[in-house]
Amino acid sequence: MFALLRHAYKKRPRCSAALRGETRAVTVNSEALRRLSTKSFNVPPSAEFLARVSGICTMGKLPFQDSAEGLDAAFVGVPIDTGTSNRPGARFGPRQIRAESAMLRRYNGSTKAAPYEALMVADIGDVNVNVYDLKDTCKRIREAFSKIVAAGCIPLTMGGDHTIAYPILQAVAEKHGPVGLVHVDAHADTSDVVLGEKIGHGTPFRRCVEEGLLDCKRVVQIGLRGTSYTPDAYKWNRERGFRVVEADNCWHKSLTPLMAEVRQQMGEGPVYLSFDIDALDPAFAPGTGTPEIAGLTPIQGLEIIRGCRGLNLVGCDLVEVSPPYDTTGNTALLAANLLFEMMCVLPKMKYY
Ligand SMILES: [Mn+2]
Repeated sequence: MFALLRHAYKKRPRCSAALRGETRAVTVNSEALRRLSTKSFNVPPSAEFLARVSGICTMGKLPFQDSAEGLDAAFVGVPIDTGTSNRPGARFGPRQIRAESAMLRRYNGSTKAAPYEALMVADIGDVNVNVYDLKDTCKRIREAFSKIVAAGCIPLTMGGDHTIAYPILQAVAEKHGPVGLVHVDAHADTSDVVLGEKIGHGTPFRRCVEEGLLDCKRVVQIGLRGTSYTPDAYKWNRERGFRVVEADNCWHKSLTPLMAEVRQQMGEGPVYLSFDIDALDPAFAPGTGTPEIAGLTPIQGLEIIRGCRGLNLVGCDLVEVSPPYDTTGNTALLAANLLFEMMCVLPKMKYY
């Protein structure tokens, strides 16, 4: 069995004929093709030759490797829910997203993106978090992501609750300087102190602003909604220079025109994309910790991510999937597809 798996995960040459020929063709002369190719990329096995339910459970059935060395982008899990304020369970997010990602194929049929012909991508496993100590976990996340970005690799992160965006952005800004932020969420996540604590899933972007990690004129928050403790819940954000696009300004319309404006706002500088699954309506994504009614649709989620094409993306995350609250797995299936779409808009992507 291991011989089969090694074969199925074998790096393929950058050769469209070999890709079209699938496994059987590659076995014939893979070494010869590799010698002819200047660069090769990881390509997940096709379900035509390796059953979806077979193999090791990695994101998108990509190979696993234990560091970001040599990668253009990496899927990485951060399995915590220590920062959640209501329903827990997001610590199980990365595992269920990986399980549901077995449905992902190689190409984006809609946008014609060919991620495995443009980027070297792998699953690098999970950050070794401390589920008993959120501050220690933040330190571990920052250290792990410092290594990822130092390797020149773009992290595609599977949460975990939204607390993780703070130490990730510490690591990202350490390399790139203050970044633009496309933040898709039902909540602003800019609370100051909750129950006396500065660190939690409602405070990450407040901490980021305080530490100068964000280029505040290049921050957009999309999908915000729900009841609040003050009449103008997003005043602090707008005063910082953020653009706030509340959910009711997204209802009944395509977000493609909005994203043209967002690309103008972001310009050429580095941008981080942070996508909280609760931005989407709980009818589509019930498996999450703090659901709010009347959210975005999956179609609007795709329009936002596809609208990030052309941006200088330096990192992306998909957070707050809580599998115990959606036993169908559909929330995680949605998350896996959104992460695939994020990969498909990274710089240097190839499109047919
Ligand atoms: Mn959030």
